[in-house]
This record gives sequence, C-alpha cells and structure tokens, in this order.
Amino acid sequence: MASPDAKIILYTNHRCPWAHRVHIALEELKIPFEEVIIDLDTPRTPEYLKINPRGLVPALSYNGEIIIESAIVSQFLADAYPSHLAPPSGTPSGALRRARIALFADAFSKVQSAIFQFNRARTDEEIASVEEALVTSAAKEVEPLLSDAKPFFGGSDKLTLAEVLTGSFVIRLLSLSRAGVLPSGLLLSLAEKAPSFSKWAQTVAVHPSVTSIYDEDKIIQATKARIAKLRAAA
Ligand SMILES: N[C@@H](CCC(=O)N[C@@H](CS)C(=O)NCC(=O)O)C(=O)O
Repeated sequence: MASPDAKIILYTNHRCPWAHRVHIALEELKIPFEEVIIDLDTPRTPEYLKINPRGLVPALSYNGEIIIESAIVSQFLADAYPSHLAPPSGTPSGALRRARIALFADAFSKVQSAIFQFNRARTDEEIASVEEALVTSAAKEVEPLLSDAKPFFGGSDKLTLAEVLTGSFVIRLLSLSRAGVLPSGLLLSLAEKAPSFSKWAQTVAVHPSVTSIYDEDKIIQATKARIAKLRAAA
C-alpha cells in the first residue's frame, strides 16, 4: 500500500478526457493531490517538457517520480492503493479480473475511436457511417462484456478500474449526443442494439467521480468549435 503521506502532483487540463481518467481514479481513491493546470492552447514550456517529454497531459508526480500516459497512471494508482477499483493481481482470481478489465478497455477503445471520428466526418453519409461503426462496436464488442454489470463492470456495486478507463469518454458520448453535437439518434440506437451498454453508460455518466471535473457547457462549446475548425480546414 502506498504511503498515505505520498506527495502527488497531477499535471492536467480539465477538458482532456485522458487526464479525466486520472481525476476519476484519484476521486475514487480519495487521495489528496496537488493540481497543476497545463495550458494546452500554448506550446508546452521547457519545464513541462522535462516532466513529460511527450508534451501531453496527464502526468503524475508521485514523491517526485514521474508517471505518464493516462492508462498507466490509472493502473499505477489502482496498484499502489488497493481498493474496490481492482483486486491485487498477485492471485489467479485477481489476475483474471485484471485481464477482464484490460479486455474491456480494449473493446471500449473501438467505441472511443468512433467518438473522435465524428470530428472529421463532413457529409451526412460520413456521419451515418461513423454512427453505424460506433453502434456496431458497442453492440458486438462491449455489450457482451456488460451482461453482468450490476450496475458496474463485472457485477460490482462500486465503480471499478474499467469505468476509470472509460468514464470520461462515456460522459462525453452521452452529453454531446444530448446536445446534438453527436447525432441525436445515437442514444436511441444504442438503447435498442446495446441495452446493457446503454444502461451501464447512463449510470457511469452520472457517477460523482465521473462528473466531478466535467464542465458540460465548456466541453460542448469546445467540441463544437473544434469540429467547425476541422471541417473548415478539410
Ligand atoms: N495517450 C495519452 C493521450 C493524452 C493526450 O492526447 N492529451 C492531450 C489533451 S486531451 C494533450 O495533452 N495534447 C497536447 C496538445 O494538445 O498539444 C494518454 O493517454 O495520456
């Protein structure tokens, strides 16, 4: 178990869904941390590039040791602070559950990439094809893995590492669809073709650790602006 007195600094930006993963983990684990907001609208400073040479957020400093990449940071926190998020991997059953969570995150990544493809779709046909790809991935890849969700992954009554890794994308999927930034029929198609996914997503999107740093209005405006810019440039 990590020291409760560990000094944790999270380099983040609240509009970033990857950084949002780490916020969910820290919130679930109730770990105190210092937050440093990195301005993503200007080039990274040499100081920040020393912390993360990739220039991306998030980065986490744990007693001065830097960890980068949101999935790795989330996994590190789940390992260092044993909790309801994931069992220790040192037993066969713990290792198996970890493997199930890793597969879930892998399956979800197909839905995740479709969410981003909407940004680049310009014509109605392109939008419809991305929508179909998203619903198909949710129905074929993710739905079977959520058949025992209760309401969270693997029958858990508490949020797990599976939701830490996916919650920031789930909340965007739901809120951007409701705001009409993503196709408004998307949620209905998901409810019809991927009912377990749809029910799980609605629970995840209102969970306090998932909503805690999510500024819906700002994300909607920023996403609209980004789509308009990409389409104008295309
Ligand atoms: N694979 C990285 C992706 C992180 C990422 O792409 N972060 C974006 C913000 S959402 C970033 O820092 N972009 C730098 C920039 O926009 O210049 C992770 O999971 O941590």
